[in-house]
Amino acid sequence: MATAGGGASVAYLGCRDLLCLLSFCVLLAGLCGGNSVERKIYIPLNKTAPCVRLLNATHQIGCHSSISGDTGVIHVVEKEEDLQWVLTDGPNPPYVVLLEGTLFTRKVMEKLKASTSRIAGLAVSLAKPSPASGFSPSVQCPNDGFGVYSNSYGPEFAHCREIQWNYLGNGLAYEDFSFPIFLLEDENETNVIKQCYRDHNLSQNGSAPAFPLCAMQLFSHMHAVISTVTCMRRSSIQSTFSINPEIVCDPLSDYNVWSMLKPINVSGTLEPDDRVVVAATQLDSRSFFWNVAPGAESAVASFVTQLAAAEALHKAPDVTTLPRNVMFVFFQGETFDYIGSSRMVYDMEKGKFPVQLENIDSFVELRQVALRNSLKLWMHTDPMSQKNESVRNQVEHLLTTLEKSGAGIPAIILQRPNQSQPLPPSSLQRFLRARNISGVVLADHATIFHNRYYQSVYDTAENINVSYPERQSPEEDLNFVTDTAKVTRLLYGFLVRANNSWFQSILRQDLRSYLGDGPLQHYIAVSSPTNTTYVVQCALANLTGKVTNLTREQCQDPSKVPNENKDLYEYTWVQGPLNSNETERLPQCVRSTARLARALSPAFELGQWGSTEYSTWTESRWKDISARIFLIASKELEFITLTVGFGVLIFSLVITYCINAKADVLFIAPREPGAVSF
Ligand SMILES: *[C@@H]1O[C@H](CO)[C@@H](O)[C@H](O)[C@H]1NC(C)=O
Ligand SMILES: *[C@@H]1O[C@H](CO)[C@@H](O)[C@H](O)[C@H]1NC(C)=O
Ligand SMILES: *[C@@H]1O[C@H](CO)[C@@H](O)[C@H](O)[C@H]1NC(C)=O
Ligand SMILES: *[C@@H]1O[C@H](CO)[C@@H](O)[C@H](O)[C@H]1NC(C)=O
Ligand SMILES: *[C@@H]1O[C@H](CO)[C@@H](O)[C@H](O)[C@H]1NC(C)=O
Ligand SMILES: *[C@@H]1O[C@H](CO)[C@@H](O)[C@H](O)[C@H]1NC(C)=O
Ligand SMILES: *[C@@H]1O[C@H](CO)[C@@H](O)[C@H](O)[C@H]1NC(C)=O
Ligand SMILES: *[C@@H]1O[C@H](CO)[C@@H](O)[C@H](O)[C@H]1NC(C)=O
Ligand SMILES: *[C@@H]1O[C@H](CO)[C@@H](O)[C@H](O)[C@H]1NC(C)=O
Ligand SMILES: *[C@@H]1O[C@H](CO)[C@@H](O)[C@H](O)[C@H]1NC(C)=O
Ligand SMILES: *[C@@H]1O[C@H](CO)[C@@H](O)[C@H](O)[C@H]1NC(C)=O
Ligand SMILES: CC(=O)N[C@H]1CO[C@H](CO)[C@@H](O)[C@@H]1O
Repeated sequence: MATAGGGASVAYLGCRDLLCLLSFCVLLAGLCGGNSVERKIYIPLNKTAPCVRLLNATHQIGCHSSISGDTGVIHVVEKEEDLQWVLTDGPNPPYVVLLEGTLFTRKVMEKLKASTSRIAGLAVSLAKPSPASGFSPSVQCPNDGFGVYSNSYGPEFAHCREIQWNYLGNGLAYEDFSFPIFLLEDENETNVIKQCYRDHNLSQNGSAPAFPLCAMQLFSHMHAVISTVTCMRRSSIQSTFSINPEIVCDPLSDYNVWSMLKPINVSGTLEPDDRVVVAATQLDSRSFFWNVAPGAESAVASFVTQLAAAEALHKAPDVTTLPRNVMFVFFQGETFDYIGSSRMVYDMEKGKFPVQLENIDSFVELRQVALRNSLKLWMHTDPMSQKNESVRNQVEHLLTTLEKSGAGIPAIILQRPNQSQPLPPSSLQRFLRARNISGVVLADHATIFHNRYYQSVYDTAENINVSYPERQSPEEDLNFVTDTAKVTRLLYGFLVRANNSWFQSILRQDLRSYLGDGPLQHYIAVSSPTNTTYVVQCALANLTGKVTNLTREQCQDPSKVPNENKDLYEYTWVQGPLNSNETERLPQCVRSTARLARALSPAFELGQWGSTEYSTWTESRWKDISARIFLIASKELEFITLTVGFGVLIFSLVITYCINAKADVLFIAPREPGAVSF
């Protein structure tokens, strides 16, 4: 162009106009045409959850795609025989398998893993109803190696030798997959994909389908590789030498929620002879997919029960006269090798927590309590620590106390399992690792878990038989008493609909968006505190705290108000309940002892990324996670398109060359008017 314009001014001007027109056209086409072409071709999938990569000291688990996403022709697999097409017969590999939820089993996954060259990815639909035979992607021996039993301490109990607690666990959530796997959360979207498949790709009578075919592209490229040791080292080297370090993985971390029955001074530590009973439970769960962790039985039922217990104790009339204080603690990240409890034990040992290990009188833990067949609740104890006579006597005392208090409640029968049986996976194990304390773990199972959906997407309200009559309004549901428990509002909020009037009234204004229309998810994650942590802290404050008449400013800094003390209490300015005509909220200041305590594994505090003592789980970072479907042309058609395109390119190059070479002939330079002489 520059050479063409190099002729004379008129030719140059003409050419410039042409250029303008041309670029204008291109721009117009780009604005109007280009986008709509893309929109017509790609249908984004809006309700999916990916499987992402997590790493520990030695391994990587989860899934990932190539950096530009993995694409394959869709094949719907509704029964096991359909796999044949994907694995051997189909002529158009690689395939993206749309797998029926009931087929998401170890057997099928092993087959798919064995032929990765023919598999581009996997989209799993939810089974409805939940698989009757049970489904747990967790391992049979959860948190193995991080509890109290090891080859040197109680070797007969180590590695779940005695009881495979989660005997249904197929371990899929702890495997490494080299292709992306997505969960399709919405039935209607699954139907859109199936329709596309039926219209285009369904093979009839075993013959190959005709092009164009319906394809799916899955993006879930993960930055971290190999192990936590590798990715943390890389991140730390980067941050020493670069102002803008590229971090590839983050430790899983959040906050534990804790409170005291009688307020204590959190700026100091308790006197050695102060006795505290610890009531503990866990806040988190997980599933195969990122941030899908309903955890109804594995977490919610127990922490809701503990919230209710905390409320009941606080409202008891003779609280101040009790000889022992009670500490309620909700541990985060227990799913990932006891992050929360190991951190609290570490802080107690280092004197960084107001309660010390020697202050602990006894320990009562709630684990999976909603699936009681009959009325029995089992009291699990540790046989190893009871070899010490004084500990055995304390445990015995604790059990009799519980049995006595349980006798007054007709709905519960407390029972002891076989005395020579080990503890199930529990936070108590982390405390026993540090000190011989007397403790008991309450659960609905005597041996193996009753929960058939442990740490899976199916551990939902239905799993623990929480259901609501159809066609009630959310407000009616909120106050509806279900058969499962009378702690209904809590169960409803955590399992069915977080965005309800009660949860809104107990939260700070800036946390409003933390309540979605669905149930809360209880995955620990890396950006904390998570929704669950905040909501549990606020619920605990509401149930055990007091509304004060402080103003907003006083609430934020109560140090100048007589009789108020930040050492003893936590003050929160919450949105408050709606006024009588339901138009405005009446914000108020709530005073409670509900606090947060860091739940980051000590391994990262100490920089021991290869630790076998503490949890080392990290989550890889990623840039883009998405899924979409579109029609693809055959390889032949693509080849033809490419060849034609190439031909056009060559042709235009030749033309340009010719024009260029003959420019002086084609664009005749007019002489300057003044220079014309006849
Ligand atoms: C996802 O949302 C986009 C935009 O709203 C819509 O065009 C598309 O059809 C949706 N995808 C599916 C599978 O419904
Ligand atoms: C890391 O996770 C893998 C997979 O679950 C497991 O086999 C391995 O023992 C774990 N490593 C450590 C140090 O815990
Ligand atoms: C699916 O589509 C039907 C009909 O359009 C609609 O009634 C239903 O609510 C949709 N379901 C979901 C989960 O969006
Ligand atoms: C498929 O096979 C059935 C019988 O086996 C036959 O009736 C039908 O016409 C065949 N369809 C095609 C497209 O070949
Ligand atoms: C709490 O302990 C700190 C440090 O020991 C002390 O300075 C403070 O006065 C105490 N507060 C109360 C209310 O006792
Ligand atoms: C038993 O435990 C108590 C307290 O934990 C300890 O003081 C005592 O030394 C232990 N006894 C034996 C025999 O180990
Ligand atoms: C208790 O467990 C031990 C060891 O597993 C076993 O030998 C014993 O028979 C069990 N006792 C009962 C009553 O089940
Ligand atoms: C958690 O909070 C975030 C905003 O902070 C919100 O976008 C998300 O929907 C919430 N999740 C759930 C399950 O409610
Ligand atoms: C708890 O929440 C209820 C409902 O919003 C409210 O009426 C009550 O005052 C709250 N109590 C405290 C102590 O925050
Ligand atoms: C709050 O109530 C107390 C007595 O209950 C009273 O002494 C105090 O002045 C009140 N404060 C405000 C800000 O109203
Ligand atoms: C609702 O109540 C507030 C104060 O309680 C009042 O200012 C407002 O006018 C009321 N609105 C209606 C529609 O009654
Ligand atoms: C084998 C077969 O049925 N292929 C189908 C693939 O999709 C095209 C387009 O809808 C159908 O015409 C073919 O019948």
